[in-house]
Amino acid sequence: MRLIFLGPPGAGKGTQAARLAGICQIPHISTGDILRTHVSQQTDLGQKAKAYMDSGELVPDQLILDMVVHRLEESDAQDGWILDGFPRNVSQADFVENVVLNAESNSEEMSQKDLRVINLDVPDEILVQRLLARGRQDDHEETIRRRLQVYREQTAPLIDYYHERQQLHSVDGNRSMDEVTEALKTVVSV
Ligand code: B4P
Repeated sequence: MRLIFLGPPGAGKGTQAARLAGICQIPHISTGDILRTHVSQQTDLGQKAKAYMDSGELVPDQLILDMVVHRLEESDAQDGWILDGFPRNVSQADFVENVVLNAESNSEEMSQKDLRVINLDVPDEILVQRLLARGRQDDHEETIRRRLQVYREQTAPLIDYYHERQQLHSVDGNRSMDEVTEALKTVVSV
């Protein structure tokens, strides 16, 4: 099973992707978590990514794509994965389609049809409330508003992108965590 979690910041992608990964026994690959590990370990990548993350901007694709490829090459990711927070713009989505899925289709006879994309829908004011309550380093109001704007400009076009490919499943994320998980289990048929 290969799943992509779309959705604005604070929609619950990380929360639900972790739950579903446990249920489906596939790795939860969060580009945000990997980046935060690099920042805390002060790697070269972490030092380059930090300013973008702190200001609510997307980290440039050239830093993200290699990082994702390396993670997907690990042994636990060979039979499926959940990508949380990636792709986040059309060029990252093209990369998934042309590079990641093509490579996997050739090696494992999997087809692009196996991909399901889940969009979690949550109104903006609820997102802001949730993120302010979480209080991560990049969860203060000015950065949150910028992240929402970047989401609308760069990530929201992926809703149409995956709708056109008949891979999109939209789920109401403005419910309790358990209700959202139940809805997602229906989408992935577990
Ligand atoms: P991410 O780490 O992906 O973070 P996020 O979008 O802010 O959060 P998420 O939607 O996962 O919310 P969560 O479940 O935690 O990105 C951070 C930064 O990394 C980006 O701004 C960017 O700079 C960089 N980055 C990451 N990926 C990138 C990429 N591909 N390209 C470029 N840059 C990239 O939930 C939020 C809160 O809501 C939590 O406190 C949770 O407990 C709560 N919550 C969740 N579900 C709830 C529910 N149903 N009811 C009530 N509360 C709920």
